[in-house]
Amino acid sequence: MSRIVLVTGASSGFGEAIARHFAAKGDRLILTARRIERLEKLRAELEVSAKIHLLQLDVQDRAAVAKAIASLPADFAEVDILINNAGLALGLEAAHRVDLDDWDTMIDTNCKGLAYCTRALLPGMVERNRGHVVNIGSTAGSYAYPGANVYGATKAFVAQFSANLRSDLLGTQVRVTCIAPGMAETEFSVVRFKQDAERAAAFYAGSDAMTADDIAGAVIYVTDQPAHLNINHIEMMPVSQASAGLTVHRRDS
Ligand code: NDP
Ligand code: 8X3
Repeated sequence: MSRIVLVTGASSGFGEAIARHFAAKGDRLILTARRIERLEKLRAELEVSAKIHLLQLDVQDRAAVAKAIASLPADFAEVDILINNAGLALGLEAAHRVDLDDWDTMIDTNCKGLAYCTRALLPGMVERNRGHVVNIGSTAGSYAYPGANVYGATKAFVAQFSANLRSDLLGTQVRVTCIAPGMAETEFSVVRFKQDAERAAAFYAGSDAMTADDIAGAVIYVTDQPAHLNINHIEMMPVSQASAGLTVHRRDS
């Protein structure tokens, strides 16, 4: 049966791949992002197999999120699956050197935006006693690395918020999953390095990083499980990446 799936951050990377995978299954899609022209291009490609509704939305804008969800057309209103994917890292500086605006943007997008979208859609899911919230976390939420400071902390929020939602939703049929990927090649690093495409390419060079399709595959896996089953958390990395122990800084003398 065709489901209604809302994907945040569908204009690029994971969100775009996730949209393609659901469209191939014939599900109805609400695609959201700020760059509407990219969404329009994607709709032109996908509407041969799926019904698509576009929303130009900045998830940081609490009122806009509430308004957009409240004014969904009737045939898209009963959202079955929310993919909270919109997010970003900005910078890789040590905490004492970062631009505070970057910290604000990451918190506003990765934590507050994700919470706004969830809060807007949950009441309908609970009322229908059906639904699935899939939150895109990160291995940066579990493993510290230099320069991850607030980005990693926002993704720890995503993992704990997901677990806490499960507690609140106990007794309903609404499911919650956190998918925490490691290194995957998308526009993520171009954004992190403020459009320095060369630095972004160097970050992925020779790594056989995961692809957006790998993450989309995990999203399809968790959402295709039978209704009695909840996948709580998936952590995934390329084989070339691992947490390799604690680092020791040794003084010169
Ligand atoms: P991309 O930069 O390719 O995509 C990010 C998406 O988020 C874009 O569609 C962008 O759309 C959207 N977005 C960013 N800010 C906002 C906003 N304020 N409002 C609405 N949409 C927004 O990166 P990825 O696909 O790699 O990242 C997707 C998610 O996966 C993020 O949450 C990221 O933290 C997470 N992640 C990424 C990993 C990686 O290695 N790539 C690993 C682990 C997690 P637009 O700019 O048009 O608004
Ligand atoms: C992005 C993965 O390892 O670049 O969330 O922090 S990593």
